Amino acid sequence: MSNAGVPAGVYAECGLFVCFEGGEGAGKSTQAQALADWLTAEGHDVVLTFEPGDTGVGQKIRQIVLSPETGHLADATEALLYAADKSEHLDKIVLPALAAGNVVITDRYVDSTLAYQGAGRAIPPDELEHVARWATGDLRPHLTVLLDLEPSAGLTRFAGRDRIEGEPLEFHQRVRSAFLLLAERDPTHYLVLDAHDDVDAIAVAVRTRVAELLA
Ligand code: Z5A
Repeated sequence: MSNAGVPAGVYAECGLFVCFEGGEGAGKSTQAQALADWLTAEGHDVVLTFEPGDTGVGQKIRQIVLSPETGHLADATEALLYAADKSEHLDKIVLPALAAGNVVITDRYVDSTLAYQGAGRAIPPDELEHVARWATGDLRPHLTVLLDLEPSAGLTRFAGRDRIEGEPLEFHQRVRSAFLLLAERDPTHYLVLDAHDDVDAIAVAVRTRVAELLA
């Protein structure tokens, strides 16, 4: 991964942008929903979203990048499709919701590209990061919650396999290391939690950090 120092980036001046990252079955969707429910109950306006595929164009991209029927994609093709999904996601959902002062919670974002396409595929990290940051105007989450889980544990939480879940265990281990490195580089904007922990305990830890940000 590029830029060994503390990352730069753009942070929204309005609203709050929270991202959940981690490997398969780490509990991102579960925790994103739990945070959204809690914030809504606390009276906040919340937009819960995800990548890839939460826009009209994104749905088509998701079908291409995740369906086993697609078969092999060139590494650059896969990276560019994810980047296109992100651009559309920012334009149609994330930026308007932040501008309206919402709390935006996304299930996956740029780190997933840096981890899966960067560490998992043979793409020069600087070039990949440049494309992903360009596609998103370098907008960074105020907080990324990384749910860290040994890949063999996460993959057993699923019955079916899509194109990426079907990759070998070593692929997922490189992905996990990449996520951890991103968090290590920028502790101010990351919360790393052990995804083996109890669902409710994780939810409380997330709430505590988000409440600090909202205060
Ligand atoms: N991808 C990429 O390569 N590049 C990119 O830029 C982006 C994505 C954005 C999207 O898959 C795929 O796209 C993904 C990366 C790639 N790789 N794959 N495959 P997806 O959207 O279909 O799925 P996902 O993002 O991998 O998430 P998931 O599969 O839905 O898992 P999750 O959201 O982390 O977990 P969950 O649905 O909340 O929970 C899974 C199960 O575990 C469920 O039964 C829960 O009840 C259970 N669970 C949850 N938490 C716990 C705890 N704490 N203990 C025990 N059991 C738990």
